[in-house]
Amino acid sequence: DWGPAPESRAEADAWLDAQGRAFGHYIDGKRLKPGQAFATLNPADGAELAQVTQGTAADVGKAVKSARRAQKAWAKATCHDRARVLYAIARGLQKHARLFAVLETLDTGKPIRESRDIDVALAARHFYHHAGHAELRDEILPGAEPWGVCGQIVPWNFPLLMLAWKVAPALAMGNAVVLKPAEWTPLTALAFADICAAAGVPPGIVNIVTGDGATGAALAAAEIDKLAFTGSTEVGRILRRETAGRGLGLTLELGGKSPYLVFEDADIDGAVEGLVDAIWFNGGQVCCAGARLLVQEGVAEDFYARLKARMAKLRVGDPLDKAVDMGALVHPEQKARVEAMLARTSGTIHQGSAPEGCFLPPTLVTDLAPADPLMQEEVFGPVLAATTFRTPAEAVMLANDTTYGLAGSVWSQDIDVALDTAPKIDAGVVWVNGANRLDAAAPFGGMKESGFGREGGIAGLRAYLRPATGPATKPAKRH
Ligand code: TXE
Repeated sequence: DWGPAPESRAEADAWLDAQGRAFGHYIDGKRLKPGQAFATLNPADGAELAQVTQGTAADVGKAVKSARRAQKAWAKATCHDRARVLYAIARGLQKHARLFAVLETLDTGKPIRESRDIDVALAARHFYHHAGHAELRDEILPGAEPWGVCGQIVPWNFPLLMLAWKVAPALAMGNAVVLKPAEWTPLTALAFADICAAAGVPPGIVNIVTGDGATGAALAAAEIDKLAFTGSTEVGRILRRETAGRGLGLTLELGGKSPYLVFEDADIDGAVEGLVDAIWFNGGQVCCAGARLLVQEGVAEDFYARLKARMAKLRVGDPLDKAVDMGALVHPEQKARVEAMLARTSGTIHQGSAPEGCFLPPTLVTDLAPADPLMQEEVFGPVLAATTFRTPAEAVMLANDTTYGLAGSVWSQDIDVALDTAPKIDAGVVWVNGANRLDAAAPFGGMKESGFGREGGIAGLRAYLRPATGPATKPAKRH
């Protein structure tokens, strides 16, 4: 029973108390003593959850060294040995699903329904998927050569799921990792260390070093072989510069401003419900959020009316309440960023309701010019920017009028319209009559300023292998 709050918290509180609510890094299979620390908060009530250590360059160096030592044996282990460990991690996550879901909700403010049914469930699924592929590695990807030591930096919107997206393929392909969680949401990564220890991950293969951007920068500068980053485009640019010329592998999953196209022949109620998933899932703090609604003129009025009626019914509040649709934003700073962006728009703002504190109501902004900052900049909050189009060509033009290219959705009951439009959207993923559908077997990643590289599917495995040297070939003759 997931219970109503506060009973559902008991297990997570007991786990935090057992660690004295103060955490050191997890390096070489051991949880270290806490060092100079900072607090991680529950955004729903502002209470401190725990103290977490600010990682130094020396801490990062220690973790990289331990990973280097351990990786050699891990790469020589059989595919079956690695698969067994990944299966055990997947089972461990399922066994402790409630602890992880509640911890995630406490640390991020996301509704418990989401952490339970999406974050934790998909993280376990990711490890199962990669366990299977670990087993078959040498058959699917003959001559596979892991990079070695991978630095991995993850954001705060899906702390455990983004960890899974990074750690599972890296381990499956024979790498060791040093992962830095986001400073606002480090708890599930620290709890994940327990799962690794119990699953028989050899010491040094998974290291967790906590800290802020400075710790991330130290990790990028350390003697790693590959860096995988999910976060802002701004930091992505810095990391591309940092790793250029050092021969490091690099994958970047950055921001987005994904279009959500509704054609006049769409199932309107379906498209309204799809938008609830597209933009209010995790309070819009989703890189592939359907943040720009483009709706065909003839149905726009009707669509907005039905959307507003749906917005009025969305329940915003205590994230531990199973009936809540939208929880708290991750941090008061993020709330302030979103409010500052709303203050700059010249559009018309329509809002549902939300309680006081680190909460924002579902928000729709209409009457926007294409150049309005809300049509161009990533908000990373529950704000849907909307405009209309007349023809399919105009829809595609507006959809692509962005520096980003992560995802998109096309809604139409006419298969010709849908399949004609979808490939014209410059984005790594386009959903037809759906949104935010993620699966371990489907590669995910961006184009343009949304980054490069794929996570999931076979492409996601390749990202953790050095570029294939291929069979020896004679150099081409020069004339
Ligand atoms: O991201 P950062 P922030 C977008 C979103 C959001 C904005 C800012 O628009 O409002 O970015 O969020 C680490 N070297 N996205 O400031 O700073 C940092 O500690 C190395 C989109 O939180 O990019 C954290 O672990 N690492 C996004 C991670 O990078 C550095 C998810 C992400 O933080 C670093 C998050 C540095 N110089 C934000 N500076 C998505 N695509 O899902 C910071 N970090």
